[in-house]
Amino acid sequence: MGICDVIEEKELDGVLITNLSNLRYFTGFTGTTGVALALKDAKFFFADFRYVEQAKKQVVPRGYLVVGVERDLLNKVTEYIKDGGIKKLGIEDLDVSVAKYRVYQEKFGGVELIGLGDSLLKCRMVKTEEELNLIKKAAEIADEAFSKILPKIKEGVSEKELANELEYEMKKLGADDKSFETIIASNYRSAMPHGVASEKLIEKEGFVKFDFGCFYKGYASDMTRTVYYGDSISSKHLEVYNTVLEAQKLAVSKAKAGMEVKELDKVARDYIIQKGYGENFGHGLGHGIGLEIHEYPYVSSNAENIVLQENMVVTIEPGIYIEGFGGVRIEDDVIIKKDGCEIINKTSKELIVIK
Ligand SMILES: [Mn+2]
Repeated sequence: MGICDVIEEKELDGVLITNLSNLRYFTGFTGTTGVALALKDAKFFFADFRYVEQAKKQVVPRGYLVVGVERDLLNKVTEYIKDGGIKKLGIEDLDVSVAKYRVYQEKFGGVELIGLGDSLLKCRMVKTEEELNLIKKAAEIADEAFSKILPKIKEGVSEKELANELEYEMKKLGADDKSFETIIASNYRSAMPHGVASEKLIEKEGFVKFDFGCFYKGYASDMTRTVYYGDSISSKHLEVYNTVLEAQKLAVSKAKAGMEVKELDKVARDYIIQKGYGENFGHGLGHGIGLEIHEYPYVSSNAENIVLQENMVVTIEPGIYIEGFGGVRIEDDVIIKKDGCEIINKTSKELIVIK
């Protein structure tokens, strides 16, 4: 869905796009300062001196006219809103601070400001072929970097050192940056679902959980693998690992267009509950990825009922976390297809034991 569809559906005269990810999605602009005003019959992009040249290259092909502004972008935007005779303007209320909202009210005068809620985010759920290719590349980089890190898991190396190496490998392979704070959680720390890499040293006989990803040309990948480091894995470690693995594979085997996100979450959750670990799986099954690491649709039991559609990209990442013992999560990024889904990550999910 394009911006004009939103204008029409919400019966607006225009939309003010301010969120950077939404700006990138709708206008192509990759800079950090800019505002777009999309009207029924014209689209404008307001850029300051630093970004005029870049904006011309990026947004003109997308049908936006660049308006160079010397000082306050909003004063110029106000002129265009008044000249355009705008009565109802959609704004990104999820993103606009109270202070900014007051400025809008003051500057735009009698214009009715309509909160767009998550409408723009929902436009980004179904990916184009081009977007899918960028996400695939981001996942490929993560896969390759991970294979380079496995031999570096050794006693006495800190989680942070491993995280630094992993991020460096991803950048060497062409990543723009990591897509979120790299999680490396070893032994008892693996029980923390979001245990960001710490000073803790890797030690034998425990899980090491890696949850990481990168941005490639703006698009994110996100993967989790849990390995065992040690010589004598316990039956409990095996049981926990295999339960998560089966739940993950089960959800992957069921994911397809037409399914409600809640239903997909339930597939993995029911399996984990049945194995007696329901209490230890305290987060949703997954989330969309794209220009942001977490975006619509959220795959969880309390998510609004969104139905999976072809070419949505979501993560499938069940986990079991036991305080004092450790935890396992296995995560793939998948492209939803008509009759199933395509796993983007190539790294094996079978338990890797490093001795
Ligand atoms: Mn994730």
